[in-house]
Amino acid sequence: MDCLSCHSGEQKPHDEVTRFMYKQARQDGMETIYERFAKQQPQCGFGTLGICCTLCTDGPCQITRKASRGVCGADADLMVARNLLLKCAQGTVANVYHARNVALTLKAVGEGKADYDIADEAKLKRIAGLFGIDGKASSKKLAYELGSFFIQQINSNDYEPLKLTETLALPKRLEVWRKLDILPGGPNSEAATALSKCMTNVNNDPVDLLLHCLRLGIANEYAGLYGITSIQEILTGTASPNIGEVNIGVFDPATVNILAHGHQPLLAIKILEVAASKEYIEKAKKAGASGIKVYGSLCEGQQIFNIAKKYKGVFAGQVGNWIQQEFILATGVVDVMAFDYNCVMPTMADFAAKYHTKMISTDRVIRQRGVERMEYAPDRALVIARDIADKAIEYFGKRPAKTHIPSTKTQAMAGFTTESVVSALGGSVQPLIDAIVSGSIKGVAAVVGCTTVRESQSGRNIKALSEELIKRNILVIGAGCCSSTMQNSHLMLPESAKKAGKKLAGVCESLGIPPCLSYGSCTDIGKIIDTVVAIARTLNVDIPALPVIASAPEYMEQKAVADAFSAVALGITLHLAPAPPVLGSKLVTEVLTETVEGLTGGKVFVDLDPVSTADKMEEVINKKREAMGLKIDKASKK
Ligand code: XCC
Repeated sequence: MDCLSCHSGEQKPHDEVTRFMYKQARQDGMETIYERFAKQQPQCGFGTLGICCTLCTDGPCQITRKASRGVCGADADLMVARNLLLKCAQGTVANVYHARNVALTLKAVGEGKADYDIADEAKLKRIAGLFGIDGKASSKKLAYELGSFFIQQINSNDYEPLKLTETLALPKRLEVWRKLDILPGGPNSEAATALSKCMTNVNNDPVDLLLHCLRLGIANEYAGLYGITSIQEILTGTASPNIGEVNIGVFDPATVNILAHGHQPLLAIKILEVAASKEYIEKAKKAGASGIKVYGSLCEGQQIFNIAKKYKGVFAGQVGNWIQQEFILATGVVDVMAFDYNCVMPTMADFAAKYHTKMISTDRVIRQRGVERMEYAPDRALVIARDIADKAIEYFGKRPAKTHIPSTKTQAMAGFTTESVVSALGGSVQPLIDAIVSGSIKGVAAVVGCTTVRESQSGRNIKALSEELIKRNILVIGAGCCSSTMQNSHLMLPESAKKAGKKLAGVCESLGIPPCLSYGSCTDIGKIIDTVVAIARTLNVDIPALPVIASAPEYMEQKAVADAFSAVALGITLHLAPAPPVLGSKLVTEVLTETVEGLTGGKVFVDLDPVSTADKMEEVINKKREAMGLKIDKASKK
């Protein structure tokens, strides 16, 4: 195959607020993600198709019309499968790294060595009980035991099946995974084995490499995503619905402003407590500000937004998604950007220098050249939070003469999770099941993951697809930067029910909820699975039987690859855009889009157009409804 010249075209932010900030940054002479993307065109077609191998010094090799194999003999199928497994392993360990961090904090709480308490004791007891930890023990003992249990699971060997999976998965799923021999052991060990398989000339079986992706997907779900959300909710409180401000217009020019950016919210919670204290409000006032506020961006913001009821008056909004980060600093009113892991563009330090922001990295794996580090540790959280707040007060006095805050204010509702959905429904998932059975809700679509500037998407695909789905009476659940984009696009307020099909609108209006529900961060995808499993258990069916589907309409990085394999392993049909780098292999493309459905019940399809994507998603949902003997209402659009 020849190198394809691919996907140029004008790339601009899709929403008015971000466009305003984009223009501002350009006027100030800043190069942004849009210019960098344009300069990269045309991008390498071999990489796009996954048929480039850089593993050894006889390479780099590409598959071309004249060369069907690399120097070592690897063909297109092997190169593509190996490249994919490498990404999947990286994504899995990235989620698991986050899970291990929160488990270490939970354990430290149990040892009395952390600046945190248990926020949700009932959840701690319930989850400890699931794994046979004595629920009658004190909270501290439970925290220690449960934290230790997660750490043990994360570090266990790949030849010992994970207790997490065996305890939490539906029995029918376990059967499927056992038959395929993909029941995973410890995720880090599984990832290490995957890396060994990806060495030059070690494992030359693309199908085995793809099955390993599924193993990692399962480990990612239970040791990664489940670990993150369950432990975080024990430590920070369980999500509950609330309405708050979103997008770059949230900033208050009169206050000292701290931005918490990344994916791990534990330190941000401490910063919120410090910022809300009389001591720091007074300090901020002395510096000439009217107070001190904390904002969140990316998935960190989503997680704070989920529990924002506790931080009224100090948490002042969810600012934006991955693409928006440079434009957020271009306001000139972010005094400190405290960032952890991950999704911090390497150009952020340039923007910080231009617009006065003090950047502080707070996780040990993060580095930005020339940027100060204050590394989180459970017993240093308070000290670091105070230092961060002090720096913010200092930098308030260094703001540029001209600042630029977009005048548009946008609101959204966040805070959904299995518990809050069940409570909105009056105590069980039955009303949701009844609504699905009657056809008031045709099905449920998880629209999750990142944003990308590729193919002019920039949030456009997320917005257009979500609008299409709700018109068809399909309830949308958002997570990650998809949630942020839906929030910015006015799709996550109860009033947006009017944009939905009549039947879904009726359900939303009666419950006072939006047709697109935010479950939070991309790491909260595990909570969506939790809700789906609750429905499946109630109906005593396996996941593939349910009228449930998923989409990552602007998928971007490696954690999304791991999450994609979680979905496929769980038996969910998953839409992806842009196409993953697999099209250079007929075999891999066929396995992912067809064959795997016969194994797990899940599969992948790619479509770049939101309307035809929605058509296909609706078709899948209708087929599942039909198989369950449920009514199909094909003409349900408004
Ligand atoms: Fe957003 Fe977290 Fe980053 Fe993706 S990684 S771009 S923050 S969704 Ni999952």
